[in-house]
Amino acid sequence: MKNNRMLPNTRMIQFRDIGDSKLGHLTPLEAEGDIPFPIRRVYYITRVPRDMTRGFHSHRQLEQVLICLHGSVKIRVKTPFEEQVVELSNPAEGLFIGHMVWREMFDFSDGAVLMVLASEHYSELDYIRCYDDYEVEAISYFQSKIEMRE
Ligand code: T46
Repeated sequence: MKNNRMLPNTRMIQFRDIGDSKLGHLTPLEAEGDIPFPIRRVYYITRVPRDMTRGFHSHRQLEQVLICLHGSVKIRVKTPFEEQVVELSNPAEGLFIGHMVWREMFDFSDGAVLMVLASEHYSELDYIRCYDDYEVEAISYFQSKIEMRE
């Protein structure tokens, strides 16, 4: 990942990449070590047509790490104040997305496999899928975070 400064509640995580082009590569992931939470759920997104964008939501409590195991995909992460696009193409790195960050996944390459490790079981109640509702909640969430830092 080439970005220097990441959005609040997001960060890149570098995993171990054991091996080389001769041996092949192995990446171990340990919960509460490499992954900053106990993993409660794993899902993966596959066979997404090139022109499809997924996501368009935020989570209140869920934390996730997105890892592109094969191919590449772009992730737009967004708060009401700023946004950033991260390209995932290395299985030895993950994008952590914490509370109240809007996300959109697009530009899936052919055969791309996006694996997601999640801190909670699936709950539709944790989703904010309407951007207008998100904006209202997220403005006060991120403003109070900024005030706490000041
Ligand atoms: C996220 C991004 C990165 C389930 O039944 N169980 C699950 O664990 C998940 C993740 C989804 N679903 C159902 C809910 C919907 O009926 O699968 C359907 C598609 O889910 P959604 O439209 O939310 O999928 P994406 O690709 O837009 O978003 C997913 C995750 O839902 C979301 O938490 O952050 O991937």
